[in-house]
Order: sequence, then structure tokens, then C-alpha cells
Amino acid sequence: MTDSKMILPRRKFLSAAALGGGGLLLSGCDALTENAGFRSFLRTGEALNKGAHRLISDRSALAPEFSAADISPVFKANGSITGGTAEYAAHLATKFSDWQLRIDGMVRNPLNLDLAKLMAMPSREQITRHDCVEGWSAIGKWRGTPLGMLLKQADLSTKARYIVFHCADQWGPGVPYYESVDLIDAFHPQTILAWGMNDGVLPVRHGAPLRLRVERQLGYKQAKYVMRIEATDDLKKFFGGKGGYWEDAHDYDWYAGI
Ligand SMILES: Nc1nc2c(c(=O)[nH]1)N[C@H]1C(S)=C(S)[C@@H](COP(=O)(O)O)O[C@H]1N2
Ligand SMILES: [Mo]
Repeated sequence: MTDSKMILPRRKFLSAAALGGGGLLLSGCDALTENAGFRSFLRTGEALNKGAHRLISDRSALAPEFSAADISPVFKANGSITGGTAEYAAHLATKFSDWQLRIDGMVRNPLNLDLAKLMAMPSREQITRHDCVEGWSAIGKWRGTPLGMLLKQADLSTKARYIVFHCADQWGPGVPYYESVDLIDAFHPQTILAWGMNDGVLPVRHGAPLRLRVERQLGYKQAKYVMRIEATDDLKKFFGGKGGYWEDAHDYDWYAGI
């Protein structure tokens, strides 16, 4: 992302926003055509504020993908590397056989999906670079279920504007790791719930059984140990109200574009 983008007059900026929506439609995202909430989101000033100085038309662009030869021999594991809680440990002990991903909130058809079911669905594989704000990067191969496909199955409400990811690990009493994205990133073709890494199953230290890959954003948005996905119209309803653990605790940007 460059800072050289000029400030456009408001009317021009809004037409850029409309173009961004069009780009998503071209990338096969018909759920959004019918999503009045999404259209009105693009019309509001908040769509502009959330992206700060970046043009919204950029948002559907793909993150660079790499070749197998580029995969980092060592991919650092960061933040929680164990999943933390007793509940998580119990799932690990039974190899996640009783584990289910819950998709609920502002959806008409809440889903409970076990790992076998997720792995049997169509999946996407991508080799991408992970950039952590602490100053390291690593290239890995991820395989997982497109989030947009799951949200379509769950029949996302037209009122939904954000998708919240609830993780297993707790960072204090009542302070879970969580993250959130808007619908542009939720339906981005490279946004997947990864259950595979570098041709194997996703290791515990990297977020087993399921972690988010939202490839246009920084490392802390890549929620590991995802247990539940909740659609909402307002991030203020969750924990510290800023849309994520690092956002709440350390004032990190909610939109961490790269
Ligand atoms: N649940 C959970 N997700 C998380 C974290 C965490 O501590 N807990 N750390 C974040 C940070 S800061 C980074 S850089 C990446 C690290 O992912 P990795 O361990 O696969 O390298 O996960 C992100 N997602
Ligand atoms: Mo990070």
C-alpha cells in the first residue's frame, strides 16, 4: 500500500467505491449483488473511513501468490502456539473428532460443520507471504475452504456487515483472541479457512484445526484456532469494540492492509 494516493473529491471517491463492488461481482461473488446491507455499506461514509486513504477499488485485487520453491523452510509460529484452554486441549486429545465449526449470528441458516465435512468441500490452495508487524515474514502454502462459500451456505443476512472470528485462546479472563473482517474481505477469493499447510494438516502451533487466511492483511488478522464465525452489523457489540484482540488491547489498526 502506498501513501501516494491522492484524496479524491467525494463524488469521485463514491464512484470508485461502486467500481470496487463491481470488481467483486466479476470475481464470482453473486451473494453480494443481493446483499442490500453490503450496497448500503459502500454508500456510507464509514466505507471510506475504514479504508482510510486507500481506494476501495483496490480491495478486490489479489495478493501475490508464489511457487513451491519459494515456501519458507521454517515458518515462525507466533502469538498463541498451543490454543491455550482446557477445552481446546480436550479437542486436541480427541483429534478434533467432536469439534465443530459454528457459523451463526446474522445468518438465516446457522451451520455446524465438522472437520471431515469442511475438508470434503471444494477448497482453494494458495502460496502466500505472511507479514507480521513484529518484523518477520514467511511464505507458506495454505489449503482451505473459501469463506464466501460458507457464508453463502449459511445464507448471510442483508443486515450483516462484518464477520467475526472467535478463537480458542484466551489472553486473560474474558479476553479471547478474536478478529473480524468486512464483507469485501470475507468474499475475497483468497480468503479461506485453512485446514492444511505445506501439504500436511494444519499444525497446532499454526492454529489447528482451522485458521483464517485473509491475504491482503497483516499477520495479526490471520486468526488461528477459529471455533466460531459470527456475522454482525456492528463490531461495537464485541469485547473491547474495536474488532479484534490487538485492536482492543494495543490500538492496532482494524484494517491492516498490505
Ligand atoms: N488465535 C490466535 N490467532 C492469532 C494469534 C494468536 O495469538 N492467537 N497471533 C496472530 C499473529 S500476531 C500472527 S503474526 C499470526 C501468526 O501465525 P503463525 O503462528 O501461523 O505464524 O497469527 C495471528 N493469529
Ligand atoms: Mo503478528
